[in-house]
Amino acid sequence: MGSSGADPASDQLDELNSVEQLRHLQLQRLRGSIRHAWENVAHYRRSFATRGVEPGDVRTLEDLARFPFLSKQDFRANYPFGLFAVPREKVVRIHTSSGTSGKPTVVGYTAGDLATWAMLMSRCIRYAGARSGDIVHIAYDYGLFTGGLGAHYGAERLGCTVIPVSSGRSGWQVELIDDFRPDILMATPSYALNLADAFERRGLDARGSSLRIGLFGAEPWSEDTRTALQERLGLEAFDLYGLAEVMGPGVACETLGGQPGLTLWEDHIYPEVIDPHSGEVLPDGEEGELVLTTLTKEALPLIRYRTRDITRLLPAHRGPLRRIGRVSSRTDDMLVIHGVNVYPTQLEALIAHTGGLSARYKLELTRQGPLDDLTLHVETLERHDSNGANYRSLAGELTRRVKTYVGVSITVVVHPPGSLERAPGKMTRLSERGIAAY
Ligand code: DLL
Repeated sequence: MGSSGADPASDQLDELNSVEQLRHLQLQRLRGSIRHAWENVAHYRRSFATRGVEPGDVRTLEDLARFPFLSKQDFRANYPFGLFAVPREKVVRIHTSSGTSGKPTVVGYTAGDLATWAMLMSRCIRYAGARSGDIVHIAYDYGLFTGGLGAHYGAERLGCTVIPVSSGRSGWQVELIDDFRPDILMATPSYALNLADAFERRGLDARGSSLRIGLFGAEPWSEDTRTALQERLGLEAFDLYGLAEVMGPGVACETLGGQPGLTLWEDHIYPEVIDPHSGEVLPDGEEGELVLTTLTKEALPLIRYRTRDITRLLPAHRGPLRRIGRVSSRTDDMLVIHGVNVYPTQLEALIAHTGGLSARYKLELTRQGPLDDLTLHVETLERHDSNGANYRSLAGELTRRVKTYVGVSITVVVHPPGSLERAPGKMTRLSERGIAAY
């Protein structure tokens, strides 16, 4: 596309000194991206026509709000390659977004897209305090999921020594960490907790390991999980956000000294936050659904993609790039239990504040009549031998807290440590009986 002249994959962040300079670059790139999508993807030509807009209508960044949204359903309707804006032969890699039901969302990359992705991902690792020469243990899944390969090429681009372990076989991973002495761990937070358990099972002290920095993401995780990861693994934990549709990991990340909030690489991805019901663009600082527009992607340009992730735009920390708040919920993971909106992260926070319970939990939805019932399964940190009385009393305490703070009656079942399934990749928090799979 090259609308800005320079090669987008060369990192020019250090040259972006002012907000005006950034907005100028964004507008120039936005015009190119919208035109590229419109000229090469039938879907955009149709959807723009429905709204009566054309690429020439983009005179300011605010004009983007006149363009239609792109949704997950549009990916489905154009499955598998219908949204690609380049001939298939120019697509050198395919990934999919994780999703457990139905057809996956398919994404494609040109060689240029892979180079830009690696550059943005390398920024995340660098801004978390890593340096060329550091050893990076990557325990995100490799394969169609973007986590493994996305982290991999970013770390290589930074000049790190990459250990591409993928997820699974935690006992063996602990041995590798002990032997290879990596500086950096990249994994889903739930898998990092599994690794902490595996360290304990081997009788090794993870706090004394070589790990310095953790880049954790791909699923929501709370401040309490951050504390647990930092204390148990003896590292500084950073939040890493991304989604396959935009590229994968590396869309936004926490930076050293830059918390709270994750710096979003606005020079390549333009953010808006909208009211999920009306679609209106909200002012910075207000919470709503994150909508992302890619500015430099070739194979799969996204114009106003509705991520379904709930967050807010925060002011820049250093330099001109804005940040987003940590993503703790999605518009579509909200449960309605007896008429009450319940977000899994609310329950996670209550679990964390009930002493003696581990951060690992599972939700089970059942339906007998017209309403959903919710059962929360959670593990204790330690095994109790008291005929189940301690488990029942913890369950009672948590049930009361949920009733008080969330306003809904649920069933809580407390299990001994190690009872809940340990998934190697993202944790599937919700299993539904009698309702379509999540
Ligand atoms: O999860 C990409 C990724 C890999 C990000 C590794 C970070 C690290 P998808 O499978 O397409 O891509 O899932 C994207 O996961 O829309 C969010 O709902 C959720 N998600 C990703 N990162 C975070 C995070 C990858 N740091 C979906 N916090 C997104 C909360 C996250 N949710």
